[in-house]
Amino acid sequence: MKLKSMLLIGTLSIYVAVMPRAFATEPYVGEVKKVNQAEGKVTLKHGPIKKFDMEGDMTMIYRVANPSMLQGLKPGDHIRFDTDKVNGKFTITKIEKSK
Ligand SMILES: [Cu+2]
Repeated sequence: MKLKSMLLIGTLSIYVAVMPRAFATEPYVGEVKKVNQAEGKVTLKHGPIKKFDMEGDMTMIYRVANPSMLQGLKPGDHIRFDTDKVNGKFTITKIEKSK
Protein backbone atom coordinates (compact mmCIF):
# COMPACT_ATOMS: atom_id res chain seq x y z
CA MET A 1 0.00 0.00 0.00
CA LYS A 2 1.22 3.46 -0.81
CA LEU A 3 2.11 5.76 2.01
CA LYS A 4 -0.47 8.28 0.88
CA SER A 5 -3.40 5.85 1.08
CA MET A 6 -2.14 4.51 4.38
CA LEU A 7 -2.14 8.03 5.75
CA LEU A 8 -5.64 8.58 4.43
CA ILE A 9 -6.95 5.40 6.06
CA GLY A 10 -5.16 6.33 9.25
CA THR A 11 -6.71 9.77 9.27
CA LEU A 12 -10.16 8.38 8.53
CA SER A 13 -10.04 5.83 11.32
CA ILE A 14 -8.95 8.50 13.77
CA TYR A 15 -11.81 10.66 12.55
CA VAL A 16 -14.34 7.84 12.99
CA ALA A 17 -12.95 7.00 16.42
CA VAL A 18 -13.02 10.59 17.65
CA MET A 19 -16.22 11.80 16.02
CA PRO A 20 -18.88 10.14 18.19
CA ARG A 21 -17.11 11.42 21.28
CA ALA A 22 -16.86 14.93 19.91
CA PHE A 23 -20.56 14.94 19.11
CA ALA A 24 -21.63 13.24 22.31
CA THR A 25 -23.40 15.54 24.70
CA GLU A 26 -25.33 14.65 27.79
CA PRO A 27 -28.70 14.14 26.25
CA TYR A 28 -30.86 15.56 29.02
CA VAL A 29 -31.20 18.87 30.74
CA GLY A 30 -32.78 19.54 34.09
CA GLU A 31 -32.81 21.57 37.25
CA VAL A 32 -31.56 20.46 40.65
CA LYS A 33 -34.29 20.58 43.28
CA LYS A 34 -32.60 18.83 46.17
CA VAL A 35 -29.22 17.28 46.89
CA ASN A 36 -28.71 14.47 49.36
CA GLN A 37 -25.02 13.77 49.16
CA ALA A 38 -25.02 11.49 52.23
CA GLU A 39 -27.39 9.08 50.49
CA GLY A 40 -26.09 9.77 46.97
CA LYS A 41 -29.43 11.04 45.76
CA VAL A 42 -30.53 14.04 43.82
CA THR A 43 -33.98 15.36 43.01
CA LEU A 44 -34.21 16.63 39.45
CA LYS A 45 -36.84 18.39 37.46
CA HIS A 46 -36.50 17.28 33.88
CA GLY A 47 -38.27 16.84 30.57
CA PRO A 48 -39.10 13.69 28.62
CA ILE A 49 -36.76 10.70 28.75
CA LYS A 50 -37.98 8.42 26.01
CA LYS A 51 -35.92 5.37 26.95
CA PHE A 52 -37.63 5.30 30.35
CA ASP A 53 -41.08 6.08 28.95
CA MET A 54 -41.03 9.36 30.85
CA GLU A 55 -43.14 11.90 29.08
CA GLY A 56 -43.48 15.55 29.88
CA ASP A 57 -41.89 17.45 32.75
CA MET A 58 -41.46 15.72 36.06
CA THR A 59 -39.59 15.99 39.31
CA MET A 60 -38.11 12.83 40.71
CA ILE A 61 -35.33 11.40 42.82
CA TYR A 62 -32.36 9.72 41.18
CA ARG A 63 -29.46 7.94 42.72
CA VAL A 64 -26.04 8.92 41.45
CA ALA A 65 -23.38 6.46 40.40
CA ASN A 66 -21.02 8.09 42.89
CA PRO A 67 -21.97 10.60 45.63
CA SER A 68 -18.95 12.75 44.76
CA MET A 69 -20.76 13.62 41.53
CA LEU A 70 -23.01 15.83 43.64
CA GLN A 71 -20.21 17.99 44.95
CA GLY A 72 -20.82 21.65 44.19
CA LEU A 73 -24.41 21.11 43.05
CA LYS A 74 -27.21 22.95 44.76
CA PRO A 75 -30.93 23.53 44.30
CA GLY A 76 -31.61 25.86 41.41
CA ASP A 77 -28.60 24.73 39.37
CA HIS A 78 -29.33 23.95 35.75
CA ILE A 79 -27.62 20.78 34.70
CA ARG A 80 -27.00 18.42 31.84
CA PHE A 81 -27.09 14.76 32.71
CA ASP A 82 -27.22 11.24 31.49
CA THR A 83 -29.01 8.40 33.19
CA ASP A 84 -29.31 4.67 33.04
CA LYS A 85 -30.98 1.92 34.97
CA VAL A 86 -28.44 0.32 37.29
CA ASN A 87 -29.69 -2.66 39.31
CA GLY A 88 -33.21 -1.63 38.41
CA LYS A 89 -32.81 1.90 39.74
CA PHE A 90 -32.74 5.14 37.81
CA THR A 91 -29.17 6.27 38.17
CA ILE A 92 -27.38 9.41 37.08
CA THR A 93 -24.25 8.35 35.26
CA LYS A 94 -23.10 11.83 34.33
CA ILE A 95 -24.02 15.27 35.59
CA GLU A 96 -22.60 18.72 35.02
CA LYS A 97 -23.71 22.29 35.42
CA SER A 98 -24.93 23.92 32.23
CA LYS A 99 -22.82 26.77 31.03
CU1 LIG B 1 -38.17 11.24 35.42
